[in-house]
Amino acid sequence: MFDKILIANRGEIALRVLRACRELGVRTVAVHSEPDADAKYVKLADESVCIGPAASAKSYLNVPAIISAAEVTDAEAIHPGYGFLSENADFAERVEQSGFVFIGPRAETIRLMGDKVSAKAAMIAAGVPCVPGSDGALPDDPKEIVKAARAIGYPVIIKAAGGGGGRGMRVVHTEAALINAVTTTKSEAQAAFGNPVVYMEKYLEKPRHVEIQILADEHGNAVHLGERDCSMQRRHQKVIEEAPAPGIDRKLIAKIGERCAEACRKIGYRGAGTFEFLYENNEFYFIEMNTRVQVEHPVTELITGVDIVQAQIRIATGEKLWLNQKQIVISGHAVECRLNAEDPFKFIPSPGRITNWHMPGGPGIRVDSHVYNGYTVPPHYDSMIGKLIAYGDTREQAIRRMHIALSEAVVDGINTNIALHRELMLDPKFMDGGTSIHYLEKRLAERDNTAKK
Ligand code: MV4
Repeated sequence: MFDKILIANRGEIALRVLRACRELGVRTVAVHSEPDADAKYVKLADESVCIGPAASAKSYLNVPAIISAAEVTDAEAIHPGYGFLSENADFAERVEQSGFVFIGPRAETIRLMGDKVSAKAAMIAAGVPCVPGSDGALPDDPKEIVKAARAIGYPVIIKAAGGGGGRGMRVVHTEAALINAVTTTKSEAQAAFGNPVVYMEKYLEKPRHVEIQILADEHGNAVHLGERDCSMQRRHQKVIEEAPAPGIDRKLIAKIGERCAEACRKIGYRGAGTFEFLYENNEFYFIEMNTRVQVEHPVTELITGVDIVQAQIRIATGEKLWLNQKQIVISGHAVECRLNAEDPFKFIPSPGRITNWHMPGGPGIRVDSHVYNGYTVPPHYDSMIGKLIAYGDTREQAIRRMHIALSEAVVDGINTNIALHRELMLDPKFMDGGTSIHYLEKRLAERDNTAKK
């Protein structure tokens, strides 16, 4: 096991990684920006290093400062958490070239998955079902583009190879709008990602977002930990996640999960990873792979009993996977609500001092948060202040426990989305399970209209 790990992140995930390190007997180095100096996890860490001012570009994205911090503290490995540098192949490469272990896949794998065209090609080659679309990048010839769209059938979606997570996409309903849409998406992609390459897919109108969690070691072993349903989202930000995904045939999950694990073996994947799928009409269609630990990993931890962050660390030491597929048993149901410092109706960020922070507890309740009484939510970063996760024997029990937990939670001094979560836990369509990726935004629009009347 490593002696010391540097945690190259902030907030709840920094604390989550710190706890995993503690349990493994690994010493920790927290790096932080100036406004994060007083954070609880910074004080809990064995050592801490200030890596720059508030702006992420000068601190949490400051590669030389992070590498220097690892050098001066004599850390052996760097855990990137999620966001920031977690899926930056150049960072992973610099970490390894400087003699540290990057806790994540090889830089080459991050690069392969970062380019959505090469990621999709790799998955097709590995037998993972994908959304029907152009074979790789769209050509320049307008006639060829029209031909591709006719073959796929309208509506189609144009996506940037350098995009992902909802950035750089455009839906096209008619041939008349096609070439313009491709041209615009290409120039936006060039401006945003420095890469004008785009590809085309059949646009699925009402899918669910279902993703498969995998673990793979560097010795060619891989398992899947089942799926999560992340369809409850607003503007590509997930709001509620759950596992298992309600109403999906377990045999189909097992089949797709095994395809994902096999793809990991084929490409030499290392670490934890997530295969993102759209699910519609009982079919899975791969869209993207995430090469980091995800915000919503706790719901999988609760239904499998596997500590995903500890698994990432153990795999990074070179350990052989200690679990085979048969040993991974899914039991019960888990729901996660992301707590954001924001207006529950208008969604504008609400940073500031938390004057009273009281979190729920009791059977099946987990709180992952770095916040404490008197903590000030800085305005410089993402508005997530923590996650409430509820476990139950059944989905109904998990939702009830979540509703009770949300009712107990007190966060004073700032606005939060707790009231929205309470409403959603009582929403009949959510309670039925299986709502599409468009459900929440539609429901919020109706809620706005009702409020106006
Ligand atoms: C799609 C799609 C429909 N059809 N691809 C958005 C995020 C990015 N990961 C891919 N996205 C989508 N790709 C095809 N062929 C609809 C979306 C999409 C979406 C996907 C997952 C979660 C939320 C979403 C919200 C809007 C659109």
